[in-house]
Amino acid sequence: MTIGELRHVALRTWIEETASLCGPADIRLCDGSQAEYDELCSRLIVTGTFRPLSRDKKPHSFYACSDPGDVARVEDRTFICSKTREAAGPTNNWADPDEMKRILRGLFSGAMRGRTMYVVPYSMGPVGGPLSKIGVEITDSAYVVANMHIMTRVGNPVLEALGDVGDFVPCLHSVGKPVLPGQPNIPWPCDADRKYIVHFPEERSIWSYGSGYGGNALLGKKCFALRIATSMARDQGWLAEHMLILGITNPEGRKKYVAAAFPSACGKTNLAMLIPTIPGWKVETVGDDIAWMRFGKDGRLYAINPEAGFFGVAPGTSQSSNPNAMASLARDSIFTNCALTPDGDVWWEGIGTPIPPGSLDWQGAIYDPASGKPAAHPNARFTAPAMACPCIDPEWENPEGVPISAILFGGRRAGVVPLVHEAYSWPHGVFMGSIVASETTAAAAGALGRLRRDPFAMLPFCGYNMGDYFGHWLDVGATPGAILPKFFYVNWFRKGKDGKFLWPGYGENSRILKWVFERCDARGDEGAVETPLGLVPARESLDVSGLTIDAPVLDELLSVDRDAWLAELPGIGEYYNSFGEHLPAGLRAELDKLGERLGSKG
Ligand code: O2Y
Ligand code: MN
Repeated sequence: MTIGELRHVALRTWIEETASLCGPADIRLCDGSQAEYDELCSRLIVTGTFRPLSRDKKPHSFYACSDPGDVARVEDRTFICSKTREAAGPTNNWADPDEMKRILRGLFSGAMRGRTMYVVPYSMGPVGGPLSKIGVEITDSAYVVANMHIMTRVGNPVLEALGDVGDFVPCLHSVGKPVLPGQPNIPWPCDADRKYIVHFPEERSIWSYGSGYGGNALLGKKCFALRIATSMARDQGWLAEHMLILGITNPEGRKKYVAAAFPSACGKTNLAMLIPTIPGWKVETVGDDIAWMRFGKDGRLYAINPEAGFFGVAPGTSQSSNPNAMASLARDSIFTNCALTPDGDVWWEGIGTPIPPGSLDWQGAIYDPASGKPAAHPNARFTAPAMACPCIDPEWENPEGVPISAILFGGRRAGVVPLVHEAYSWPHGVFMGSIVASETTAAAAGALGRLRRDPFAMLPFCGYNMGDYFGHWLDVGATPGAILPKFFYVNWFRKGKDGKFLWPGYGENSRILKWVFERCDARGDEGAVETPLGLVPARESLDVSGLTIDAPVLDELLSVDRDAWLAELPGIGEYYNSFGEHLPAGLRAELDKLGERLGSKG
């Protein structure tokens, strides 16, 4: 189909206006076919962006190195341009929408000269599904189009679902590097010093300039499925969340679905694809990053994974840490900023084998192990199709979603937070989500071990005032007739006095999932013990059979340190004050109740 043949007038007009602003050499409406994907990859080989990997090692897969100035999401260049600063709230970078449009029009003017302008219709969620939504990304990056092919559903079926008048989110992207006459194209074009990742939540549009990388450029992911979708969800009574979704089946064959929010560097993809160590239990993956949830007719909360692929962190992924991820990326994948071995495979730190001599690092130079630098960038990524995952859930593409029984929050805390605790109520669970925090790791910017609040793991992803977002969660829990999931908070990262982790983690986390599963069916506090923080497992109800763990260690893992929690309260109070009048009274009340349960004097 050509642009002129498009029956959707608003879409056609937007494409024509964008073309006249950006001045591309040609326009291509993407059909989503395999032939199109193959042609894009061939083009990317010609420009030096892609190197094909060995057919024997990673069939039909490609290796890309980014510009060193374009390696990750850029939170300080990410803007929420709502009409007022207050609507964006204290956790977002706000800019005036008219002023920002003026800047962006200047940047986008002529930005696509000498390039192809790709028009990519895509669906977040199964095409035509009741929980799914459509976006159209216009981009001058073939690398972005190839990644969108894996991460979303693209092309003709989406246009058909859109029809003549359907709603779509316009997503405009340019790498900001026109190809001027006589100039060669370069492997990773970008405008590294002038990036703008901009969201207009009221008009529901996205403009992204200057970066070709990940969450900055694959606009269906963080920009649409989280920042714009949170604002849609607030207005339409649903939830757009930074959560994995997994299914867990017990030895009797009964299954429950769990959604879980973790800040980065807490092993979210590993949990989504966990292989249980307890006999007879099974975990299957619905999604590893994003959940869209709404109540079904039966009153239960149903979730879909709006994505179709994994954009996973490569370093640390190995046959022992996550064999399911390794199988997912075994073919038909794109690798960005990994190391390249002489036999045409990819390599990264933590893959479990030594780097072969003569490998290239993520910038394409021969790797020198004596340099002390990593061969792969710490944010190196694989883009892999979800359906290649051996533990993909049979219901992962059910357009109606899967019913959620439990919602987990987690963070990385060396002390203070027990291995697992359960909320007493929905408002208490929202309180737990609002105070999610993680200690920074070496991979993150800033001081090591500093506590960073990351409410609902949504700090960089909520498209409106975070205080109002907490209020929306409270409102959702008050939906008449709702059968609400239970909330839990987990911490696999508690350390002993010797600085060593007290809990083995990985597959052993299935023991916590088992307790969560059983608590979802339990009456009252069966299998649990009340503490000021919430319900923790009764010792005999946490299955540690076959695990070598001393009773005092288990006691420490499940203990609630009253003094440490009393010391946390003022910090939570101050953090709450930062939301001003937007902080719901219900959350302040939960903080007061926690203080009372801890026996605080005030
Ligand atoms: O650095 C990027 O652009 C990727 S960020 C990302 C990718 C996949 C899943 N989650 C994230 C994240 O930052 O939460
Ligand atoms: Mn994420």
